[in-house]
Amino acid sequence: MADKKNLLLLLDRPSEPIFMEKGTDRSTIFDVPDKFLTDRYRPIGSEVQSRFGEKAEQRIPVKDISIPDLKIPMSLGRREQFSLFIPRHRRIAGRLIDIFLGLRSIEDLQSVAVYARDRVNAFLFNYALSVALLHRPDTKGLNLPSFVETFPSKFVDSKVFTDLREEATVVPDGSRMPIVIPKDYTASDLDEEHRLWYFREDMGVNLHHWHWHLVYPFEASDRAIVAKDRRGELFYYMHQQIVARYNMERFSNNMSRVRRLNNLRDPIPEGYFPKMDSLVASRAWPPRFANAAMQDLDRELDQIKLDVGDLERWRDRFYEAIHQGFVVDESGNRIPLDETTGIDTLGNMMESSILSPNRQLYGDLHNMGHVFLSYIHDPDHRYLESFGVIGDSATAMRDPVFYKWHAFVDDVFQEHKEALPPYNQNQLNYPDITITGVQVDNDSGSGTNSLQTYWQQSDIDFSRGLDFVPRGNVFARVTHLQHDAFTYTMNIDNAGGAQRFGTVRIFLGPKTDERGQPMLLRDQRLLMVELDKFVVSLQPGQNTIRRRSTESSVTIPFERTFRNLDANRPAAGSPDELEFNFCGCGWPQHMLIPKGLQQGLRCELFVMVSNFEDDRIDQDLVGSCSDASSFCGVRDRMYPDRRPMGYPFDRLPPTGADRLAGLLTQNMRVIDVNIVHNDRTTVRMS
Ligand code: CUO
Repeated sequence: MADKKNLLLLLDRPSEPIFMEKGTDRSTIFDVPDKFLTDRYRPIGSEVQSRFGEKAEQRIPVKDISIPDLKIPMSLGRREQFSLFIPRHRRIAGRLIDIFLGLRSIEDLQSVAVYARDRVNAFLFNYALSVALLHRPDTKGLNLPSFVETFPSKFVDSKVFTDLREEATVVPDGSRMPIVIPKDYTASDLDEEHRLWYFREDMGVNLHHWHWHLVYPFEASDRAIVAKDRRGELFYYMHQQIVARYNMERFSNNMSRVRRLNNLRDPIPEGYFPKMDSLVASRAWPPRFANAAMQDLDRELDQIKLDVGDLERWRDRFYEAIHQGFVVDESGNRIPLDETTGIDTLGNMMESSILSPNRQLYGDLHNMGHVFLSYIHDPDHRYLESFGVIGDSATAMRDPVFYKWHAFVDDVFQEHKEALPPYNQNQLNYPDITITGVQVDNDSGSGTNSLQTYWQQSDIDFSRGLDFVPRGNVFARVTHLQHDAFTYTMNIDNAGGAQRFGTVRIFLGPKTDERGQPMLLRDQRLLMVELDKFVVSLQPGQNTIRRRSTESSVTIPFERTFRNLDANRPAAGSPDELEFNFCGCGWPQHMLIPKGLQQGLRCELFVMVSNFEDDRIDQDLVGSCSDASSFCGVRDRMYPDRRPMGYPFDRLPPTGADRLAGLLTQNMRVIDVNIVHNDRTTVRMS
């Protein structure tokens, strides 16, 4: 019987042929039928197989089966760039996913994947196999290797790879030193936007985004893979929160909120030069020059012929639907944009996924926005250039225009949210439950209600992604934001005579606007960043609830973002291994709170306890990778909170609540919190 874990080895070192050693902990080779080898190696099959097989500690037999037709997956060149935003690439990926999902056994999947691996595009192969492994019943529970380990060149300065190769080739494994990746290398201080390098270029932030789109594909012939519970709403909410977080970082750098890209023909003042190469595609990522504007696209290779006018028409149809309160499906039926499902429908239309009620009418606005922006430097392919970083979900968040585009996308969603009635007292209050006190304390003991941020260096093993260099670990040392872990303490009074359950919802927002003026709640609500959400049981009388910042429902732990799957893995089959179910989707813990200012960024921390009876979803959550559920949902389960995502800030405030203080009922509390940035760098001890 084939072992499903061996499938993960097919993701290692994507450019190296299948018969070369795989695995980092022990040397493994696949025993490949000669006819599976590519034309280059078939004539010398026994020679290469024995040369690489000699040192192998483990040999994996590969069964010779008849291979399904791979013509469509192979129609994308081996070394071309691959993007899910491009419909042609999406169709090609859909075909390969179908093939992988349709195979009857792990053994057959292994054979076809081994055969396909050296023939189809490396990014496409990784994506399609990853989606298949996440969704096949017989491979669920496998932990995919971190994408940064497999494709490191999508995440860091291209310069470091020469150093990494030298270290790996010259210095024996065990004595190698980490290669330091320069702290901010993509621009100088002349570019104001460059102040946000640590957010846009953060590895964990980009990994989260790539993973989110892997978990929530928008196209597949098996509808169930796309039709996950409230996936359109989650598309809206997760990206809304990214924009809110980005704006908090802008406030942490004395910058104003990001300006949405609402006039699609305007030149875009902010440029971006990624300074990255694609190792697999052997090409540099193209820059996006300042003041470039979107132009009509005519790229035969990608089979894209679309005008900026098409985007504008789709946009106008969104506004029309929102203002009329319904969308029209393909048969002409009206689907109301109501309080419960309206945002989910709009999310699916916007992205757009195959769940869109009418792709003909409402088009493909969000994805095509990415495509137009990614081809801004070569709209008609005259220079034979591929797309820029905004065209790939693993790199898109590096470019400032990502946030301008998503601020626009969010604005469309907010048009709908603003049309809904504000929450009334019944929907906000939890009778008998009163929050009498809230405070936060740092682990370091450095004061109450004052959060501390600083820089930290951490090492990541890049060896899985370095093709054609000697085996063994090679570490890159990256600098990222970090903060002191902290604890929330909440005093909650239950005046009812019996035990009650509540959902604690914690948000952080700025206290003042860019000019230091108090904010109106209608603006502030869009900047409220979700920090945590969890269920508590409340005994009659006073309850003291303590919650660690590291337990956040938004984040995944540091080790999971930068994980090395081979280190610290619990014994196979042990109960611990079930808990070791890395999902990879989740905001990185080290980016939980914004950077703040050296003199302190004044913020408001909002805590609410809502009635669990109105929130609850009855389902079991065992072993389902649920610890970043606010942003990622729960695998194979319903979204674990019945309220609209972003509640209670997803709608306009009720009349009379011009400021946050006016919203508060006794089950809510706001305290002032200061975020202080210390400009020092620590090294992470592992
Ligand atoms: Cu996540 Cu625009 O959707 O990137």
